[in-house]
Amino acid sequence: MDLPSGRVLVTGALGQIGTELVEALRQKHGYDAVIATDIRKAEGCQILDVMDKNEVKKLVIGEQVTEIYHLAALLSATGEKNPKLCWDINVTGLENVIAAAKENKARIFSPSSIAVFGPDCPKIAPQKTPLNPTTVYGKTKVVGEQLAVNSGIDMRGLRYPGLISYKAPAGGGTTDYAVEIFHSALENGHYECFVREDTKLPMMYMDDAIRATIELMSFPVEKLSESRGGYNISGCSFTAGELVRSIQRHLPDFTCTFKPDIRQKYADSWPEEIEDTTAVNEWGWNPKFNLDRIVDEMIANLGK
Ligand code: NAD
Ligand code: AKB
Repeated sequence: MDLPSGRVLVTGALGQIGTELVEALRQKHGYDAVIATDIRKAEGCQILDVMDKNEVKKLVIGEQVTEIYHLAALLSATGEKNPKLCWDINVTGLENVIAAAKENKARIFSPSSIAVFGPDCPKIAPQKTPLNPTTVYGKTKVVGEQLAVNSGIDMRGLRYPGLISYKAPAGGGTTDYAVEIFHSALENGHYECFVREDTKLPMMYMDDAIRATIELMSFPVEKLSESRGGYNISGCSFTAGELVRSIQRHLPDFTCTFKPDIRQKYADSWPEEIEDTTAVNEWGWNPKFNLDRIVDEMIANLGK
């Protein structure tokens, strides 16, 4: 097995990404090498509030942690409802994790998001462009990217698109409609979507996101440029209407109505597509799932 020199810590491990990343890391490094933590309680996961600086430090030093996947955060929709809490968890929480990592020379994976882009970004977002997000969540992600390159440790991130998965629910984001829609389609045959039919956003299947995370962390830091704070990675882009039509290939009677709420505003401030040649050239990023393949997988797995 490919073991890091110490143990691996995952914060926010019970969330949409953590549920699958912990599984993948335990397969790679062995069950006991990976310490899953969250503010919530569950089997196989210990309690760790990333706001508790001393506890984070105690765990990192005490358990000889040398690699941290820092997933604890509030996402865009929840963050806009609680801007101060969003800033505290996403920025102060990250600062606490960096301080602990420094004590034990640990390296960090800290996710960024397409939410770093603002309305002035081109529809196809380049790697390098002014970052002027309108959401507090997006602002915290810009700070996270800056900390990644300025904190003096090996820290990397990916600007994940909206992630689509079936193992855990989506956690309070703007792109959650692209997950919820499958549950409603299978359970009720109908979904009321909170963005317009023509809303087009970058999305990615969780398998691609987990693979990207592990591939990026396997790459020598010397070979990565300053884009390591947050690499653009593209999966596929589609409108909410195109998603409905792809689902109807499996469920012809499925209907969807569109009733935009406040999350439409956040979606409208983000780009439609992602340009990812830096990730492709620097560490070989290559997505595998397009819209129809994502839909096939989601329907097959949720239908079981
Ligand atoms: P999620 O909301 O599903 O999970 C976050 C987890 O963090 C939850 O289990 C929650 O209990 C935990 N948490 C909250 N406050 C905490 C605290 N103070 N201490 C410890 N744990 C705490 O989020 P996710 O979708 O798994 O996202 C993980 C990371 O990836 C976040 O940084 C998010 O911004 C980023 N990201 C996610 C997506 C996506 O579509 N899922 C897209 C872009 C970026
Ligand atoms: C959200 O919608 O907040 C997340 C993200 C794209 O960062 N899914």
